[in-house]
Amino acid sequence: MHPDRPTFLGVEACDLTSALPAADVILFGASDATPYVVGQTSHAAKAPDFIRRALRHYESDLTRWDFDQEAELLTPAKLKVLDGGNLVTDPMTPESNRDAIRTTTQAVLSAGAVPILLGGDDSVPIPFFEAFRKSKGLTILQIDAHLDWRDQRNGSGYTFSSTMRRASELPWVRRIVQVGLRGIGGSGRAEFDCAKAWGTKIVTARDIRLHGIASVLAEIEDDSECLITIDCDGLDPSVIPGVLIPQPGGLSYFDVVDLMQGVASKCRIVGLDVVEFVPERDVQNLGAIAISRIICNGLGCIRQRAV
Ligand SMILES: [Mn+2]
Repeated sequence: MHPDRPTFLGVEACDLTSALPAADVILFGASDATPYVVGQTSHAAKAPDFIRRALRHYESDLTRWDFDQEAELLTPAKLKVLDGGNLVTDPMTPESNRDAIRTTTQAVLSAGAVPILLGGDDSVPIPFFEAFRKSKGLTILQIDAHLDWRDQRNGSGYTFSSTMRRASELPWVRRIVQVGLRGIGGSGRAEFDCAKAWGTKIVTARDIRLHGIASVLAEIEDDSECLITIDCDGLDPSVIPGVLIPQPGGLSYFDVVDLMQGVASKCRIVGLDVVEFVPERDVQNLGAIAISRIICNGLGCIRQRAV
């Protein structure tokens, strides 16, 4: 660990390779899990560091007022947040990448902290979900333009096309709510039928446009444990331009913030990941800033339950 490495909002750094200190939240990054093209690093590999640095101008004073949270940007006395830096990953070793993500997430949970994971592409959440095996019944709320229910792609069941299919196979995953679907992805009728047969709740981007987020919140059980997984293409490209294939008609920034706050008012947010941000395709850092602000709101939601 480099003591001087940048951290999210300048919070205290921690070392993921030794025993983790007590904290409310531990954030860390993973550039690669299972490459879509064997041996090739992810298009989102540089995302964790760009997201981390997007709000560096505020680090000198975290008590600035955040109108979205109706609170200070971050109050370390009320919520202890640590940044563990990035896991060492290698596109040549998908299995050990997955092991590292799963093991580190389990260590964060064992330390009593809520893990926040920055990908990487949408293969990164698969081992993240696997780490929640002690959950009494996990709800996964996914924000994504795509279904991600392919059984296999390019000879692997662990790439970004299979994320929610693998989630559905975990015995501790009780409920899946998928929000923001639109446009064209890798899934066809067979995958859609499979998702419906499992019982996943699908709320398309158009549903959100017509009816708002209330229909999503109605699908979240009171007092449950909810993991929020955000693929950046779930938001509109005007909010996060830096994605692999921009799809028109996505969720707004406040759709996502209000969704998180609505979830936090009903149940406990036990984990958050943000994946598929491609900094090289971002415009004026818009996407990096939006993602960082979404994470700030996520921290506020977690604090709300911690106190
Ligand atoms: Mn996805």
